[in-house]
Amino acid sequence: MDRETMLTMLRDMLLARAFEERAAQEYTKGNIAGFLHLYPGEEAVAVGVIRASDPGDYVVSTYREHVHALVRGIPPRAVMAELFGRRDGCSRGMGGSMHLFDAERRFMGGYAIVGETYPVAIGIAYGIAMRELDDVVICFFGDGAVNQGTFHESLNMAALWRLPVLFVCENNRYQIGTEIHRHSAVAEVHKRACAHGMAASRVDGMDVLAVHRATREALQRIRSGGGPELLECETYRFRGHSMADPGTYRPKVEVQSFKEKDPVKLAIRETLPYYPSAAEMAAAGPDSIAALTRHASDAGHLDDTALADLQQAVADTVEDAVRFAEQSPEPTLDDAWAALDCNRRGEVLL
Ligand SMILES: Cc1ncc(C[n+]2csc(CCOP(=O)(O)OP(=O)(O)O)c2C)c(N)n1
Ligand SMILES: [Mg+2]
Repeated sequence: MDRETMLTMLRDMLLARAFEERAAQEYTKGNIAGFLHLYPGEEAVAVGVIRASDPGDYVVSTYREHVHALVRGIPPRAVMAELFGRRDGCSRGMGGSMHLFDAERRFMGGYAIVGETYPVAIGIAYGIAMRELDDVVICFFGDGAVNQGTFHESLNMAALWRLPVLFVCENNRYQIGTEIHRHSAVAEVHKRACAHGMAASRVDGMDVLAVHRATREALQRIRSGGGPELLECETYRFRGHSMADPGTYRPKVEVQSFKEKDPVKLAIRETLPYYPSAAEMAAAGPDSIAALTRHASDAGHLDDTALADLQQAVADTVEDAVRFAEQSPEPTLDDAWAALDCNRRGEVLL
């Protein structure tokens, strides 16, 4: 992986964590209303998948979608303002946390209904196939969404018509408080795709590099006409299901064991430079010392100062987004009418 992609993904993950933790604080202050589903712990999935996609690809996500929107390029200000229900939000303050949307960036929405993302995704993919375009639709869903009828209906149609869709399961092992083995007869989600003759694989969803690689390969196959695929990412959320859920149903030891695999910490470790010890250099033999030294400095992506700078930049971005959201006005009734009118005129999104 090239240095720039790796650093971009690290920045994405740091921003994602800082943004979501700040959203939690703003929620408790009363600045964000309704439900708020946060993403800490799962960052490697949205970041790895979306950074492996092309700007022309479409993204359809669930209600846990703030980070997907940020990685897709929706400005943090517009996402935070939407969470605050303000007019400068990406859905003009009328969607809120679960309904972020940006047609220009092909971010086709967060959806609050479990299992709603599949039919939306295959509808878009059908449009792409009819027009013989190269784009792919990335359809995110949770492990709890695989027992909805729409899952099998949509996978069947996608496979039958070889639609360009990458179905990405964010398997965080829980459907609110119900552990996967209590809600699914087949808990290995990727195995379900074989019922529709669809290629599927599973990846460590705490490892951003692995997610990125698996997605890139899958997208290449789909783009070259290989038909839809399913990618199961095994991940974990560190917080409760939503801000209304203290998450007490999960054993402490389970939460702790996943926190030790924190994807953000893993990503930082990946990018910190590794300098071989004198003994390792000596063991490499005299001819290799120069090569090894050069390799070590080439791979020295980041030192402690650069990392601190990156963290400060991210904190500043989040602070700026909150200030912006606070100052943005609330939407008016006229805004609501304008949005309705736009739908009546038959808005063309694709
Ligand atoms: C059709 C439908 N049924 C029930 C709900 C209530 N509900 C909201 S989130 C959720 C759990 C979904 O879990 P999962 O798909 O694993 O996603 P996660 O929250 O873990 O990201 C449920 C049952 C809903 N929103 N829609
Ligand atoms: Mg889940």
